[in-house]
Amino acid sequence: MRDWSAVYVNAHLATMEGAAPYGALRDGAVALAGDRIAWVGARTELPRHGAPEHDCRGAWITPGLVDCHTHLIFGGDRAAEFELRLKGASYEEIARAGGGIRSTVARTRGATEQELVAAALPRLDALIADGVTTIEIKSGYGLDTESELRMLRAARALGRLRPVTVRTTFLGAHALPPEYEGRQADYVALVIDAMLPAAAREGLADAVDVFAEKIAFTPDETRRIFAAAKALGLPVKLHADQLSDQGGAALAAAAGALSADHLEFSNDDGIAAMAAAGTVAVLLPGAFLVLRETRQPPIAALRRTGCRVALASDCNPGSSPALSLTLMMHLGCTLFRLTPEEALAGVTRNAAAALGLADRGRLAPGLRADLALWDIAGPEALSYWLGGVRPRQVVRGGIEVARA
Ligand code: DI6
Ligand code: FE
Repeated sequence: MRDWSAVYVNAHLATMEGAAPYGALRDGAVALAGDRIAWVGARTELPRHGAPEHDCRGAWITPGLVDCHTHLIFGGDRAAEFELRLKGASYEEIARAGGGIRSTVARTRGATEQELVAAALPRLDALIADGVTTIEIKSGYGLDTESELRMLRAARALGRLRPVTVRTTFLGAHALPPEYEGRQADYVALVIDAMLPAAAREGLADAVDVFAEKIAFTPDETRRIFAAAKALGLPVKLHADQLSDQGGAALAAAAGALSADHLEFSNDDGIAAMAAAGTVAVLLPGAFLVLRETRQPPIAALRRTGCRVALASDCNPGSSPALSLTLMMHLGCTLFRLTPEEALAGVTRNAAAALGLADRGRLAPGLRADLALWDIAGPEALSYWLGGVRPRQVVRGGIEVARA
């Protein structure tokens, strides 16, 4: 008899692996042993076992969703600025009046770790309610050593307070803080010599990210920060080619980055390099929508080269105040013409790859038992609705953590 802890039967499985669309297996069964998936297959082939059987009553089971790019932690918000922008104020005018990203930096610096956690919890809960079991959270609104570390500590605290795996990313090179105006080289030196080593020493960073853009950091600065990250044994990611073609896709590929994110202005050679390097393309339709971008990420090149594509919320107070990953699936389809299958792969298998996590994102023996059960007729329904499709039940690490 198998040493299983639970078996889910009377379910359809979107395993997200194999040749069939969605890796679909109708009338399947999933067996768990502790925090791992032990067996996946057709119910008719389920071996004899003594574990309790859960009747899923025809639900679809997907891997727990992975939101692989968020700036979930920040002080305040920018709702008032959103209203001003709609009344015609330009981004520059708002920035000159002390708004924009710098206002978030000021509010974040002024908040305690507890206040940052309390502000982020409702946002985290909204994403968890969508079936998210793994989330990446970046720093990048502190922009001084103490405030960046405080953001990362708050991110770690969130992972202890809620049933979700938190992966932290150090993004000290997100923007130039006001006190370094005109001294960008000094700030990059601070990132490399002080902030990054401190984050690594405290075990607060699982990865390192840079915003490479005309209004942020140059390709050369990016390469130096990446080299420092690698010397500390940390994988890298890149905010690449969001507003202009900075050669970010190729730079990320050359660095062996886990992912390059945004990519609206990336050229086809950069995408080919990413595909060859195994760098995941993370598309962020929330930011595309809110900034009313018109330049599409190079979807055709991504498909042609077989580059893996993920979708994420980019939850942040400026360009993507997004609180639903299934809404991002819909936007990925509507704005970027992804298929619903690509969208689901983008928040499961490929999102896990964008975080360097080989132990999740698919339903397969040996992987983590992170599952979401949905009362839907087929997996395309997850992309069809504009958010609001909520899992009936979520299992994380083999433990039932939520039931609608
Ligand atoms: N790209 C973005 O769209 C956000 N950060 C980034 O690197 C904007 C962040 C903000 O406006 O607060
Ligand atoms: Fe971002």
